[in-house]
Amino acid sequence: MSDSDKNQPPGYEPPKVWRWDADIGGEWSSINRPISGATREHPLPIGKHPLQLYSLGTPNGVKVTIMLEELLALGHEGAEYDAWLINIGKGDQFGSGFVEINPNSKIPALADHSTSPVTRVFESGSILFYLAEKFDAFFPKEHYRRTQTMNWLMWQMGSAPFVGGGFGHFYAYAPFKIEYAIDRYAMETKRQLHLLDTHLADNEYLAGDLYTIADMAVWPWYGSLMNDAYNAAKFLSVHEYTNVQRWEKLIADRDAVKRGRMVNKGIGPLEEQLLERHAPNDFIDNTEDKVQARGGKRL
Ligand SMILES: N[C@@H](CCC(=O)N[C@@H](CS)C(=O)NCC(=O)O)C(=O)O
Repeated sequence: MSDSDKNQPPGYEPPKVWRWDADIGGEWSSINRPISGATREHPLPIGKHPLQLYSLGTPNGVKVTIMLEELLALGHEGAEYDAWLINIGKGDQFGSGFVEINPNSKIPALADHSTSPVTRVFESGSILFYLAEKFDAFFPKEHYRRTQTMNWLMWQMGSAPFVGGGFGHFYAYAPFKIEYAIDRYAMETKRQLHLLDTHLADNEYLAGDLYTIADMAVWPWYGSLMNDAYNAAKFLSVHEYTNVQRWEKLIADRDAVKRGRMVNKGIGPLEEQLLERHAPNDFIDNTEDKVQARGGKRL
């Protein structure tokens, strides 16, 4: 039996039938709705490369730009891509063009124009898998390691929502602090970090001695926790996870990762933001510090 006086707000009892209150408060309430689908007609731009990415530099978006930059660094010219900015705070994910690629209205979304019909790919794990298969890269051939890679890729897709949508949401974004929710998700986040730390004590990378799409999926989320995501490094005592720290730096030091994390990034130092990416030179010519110094002109 719950005591409704302890509910938030005190005395709250869930009604018989839930109804949508458009303004529930909190950082993301204005973009959330209980129905799917497009809210407006808005075709997407299409650039000159076969791969068109529509994304934002969040952990889920960065997984894909890291993979594309890694593929290019390996010499896969077919991985050249245009990356277009989808501003989820402004609701770009509900435009008709975006919804055609991803009916789930969440970044990242990829369209591969080298196939007929155009292949539409959504869910970051599915995009990583698609690219790994297409280019036969960062995905071990040997069955045991291949399975290890898929285990950790699927683990990430199932687990990170408890970190972002659970811990991060209630610790950083909710309109008020709820002890029960923060305790529940802090415990789960620390359990996940302990799991990774234990695994990485005996493994250089997640699938053993090979860097794979599993590392690309896990690093943006759990690496960012090591770097004070949600201002929670102290709260979560992340210094305790020394093997995760070691692995985090190993991945962060890769040049392709440094480039990948700049793409579609709209926060942080201007020289680290590349809002749109259409060519390798953009990392030199079109970072936001340079674009703004030219009065908004992209070269
Ligand atoms: N499981 C999805 C999650 C994608 C996701 O949650 N994307 C967020 C940004 S990180 C988003 O687009 N949110 C917009 C919204 O919820 O309306 C994936 O991995 O691709």
